[in-house]
Amino acid sequence: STASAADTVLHETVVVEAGQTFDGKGARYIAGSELGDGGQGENQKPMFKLEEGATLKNVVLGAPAADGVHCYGDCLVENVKWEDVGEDALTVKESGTVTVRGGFAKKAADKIFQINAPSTFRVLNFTADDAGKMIRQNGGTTFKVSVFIDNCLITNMDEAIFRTDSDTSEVTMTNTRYSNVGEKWIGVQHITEYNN
Ligand code: DGU
Ligand code: CA
Ligand code: CA
Ligand code: CA
Ligand code: CA
Repeated sequence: STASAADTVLHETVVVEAGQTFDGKGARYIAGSELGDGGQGENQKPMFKLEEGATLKNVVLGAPAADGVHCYGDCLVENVKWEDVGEDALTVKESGTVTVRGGFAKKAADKIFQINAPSTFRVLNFTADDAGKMIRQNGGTTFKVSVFIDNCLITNMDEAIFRTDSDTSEVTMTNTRYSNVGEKWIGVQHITEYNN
C-alpha cells in the first residue's frame, strides 16, 4: 500500500490494556522506524500489544507493519486488515484463546500467524493471501496448539496453511475455500476437515 497523509505513524507500541477495546474505526496505521522496517529481521516491535482480555478492532495495518500484533492471553482481533504483513502479522505470546474474526492479511514474506505459546487459535471469516504459511507454531516446540479455521478464503501459501513440529497440535478446518496452499498441512498429526 502507499502511505497517505491520513495514516497514523506509530512511534511506539500501542498497548491495549487488560479487558479494554481499541477501535481504530477503519483508520490505517503504519510503523515508525522505532518499531521496525517490516522486513524479515527478528526483534522488531509490535504495533499493537494486546493484554489479557483485550480486543483490537477495525484497524488497517499498512506498510511497514513491523511485528504486527502481539497477544498475551485471551484476545479478540476483529476486522483487522494487514495490507502488507511485516515480519509476521500476529503472534501468540502467552497462553489463551485468540480469535481472529473478519479482516484479511496478505503479502507475508514468511508467516502470517506465529504461535509461541500453548493456545487455542481461531481464525473465522478471514481472507489470507500470498504468504509462506498462514499459521506457524514456533519451530521445534512441542506444546499443544488447537487451531480452528472456519469460513475462510486461503490462497497462495508457498508451504502450508498450518505448520507445526508438535505431535499434539491439531487443526479443524471447516467451510473454507482454498487454492495453491502448498502441502496444506506440515507436521500436523491431528486433522479434521469438512465442508471445504
Ligand atoms: O527461536 O523464537 O520467529 O516470534 C527463535 C525465535 C523465533 C521467533 C519467531 C517470531 O522463532 O522470533 O517471530
Ligand atoms: Ca519471526
Ligand atoms: Ca510483506
Ligand atoms: Ca515476529
Ligand atoms: Ca508466494
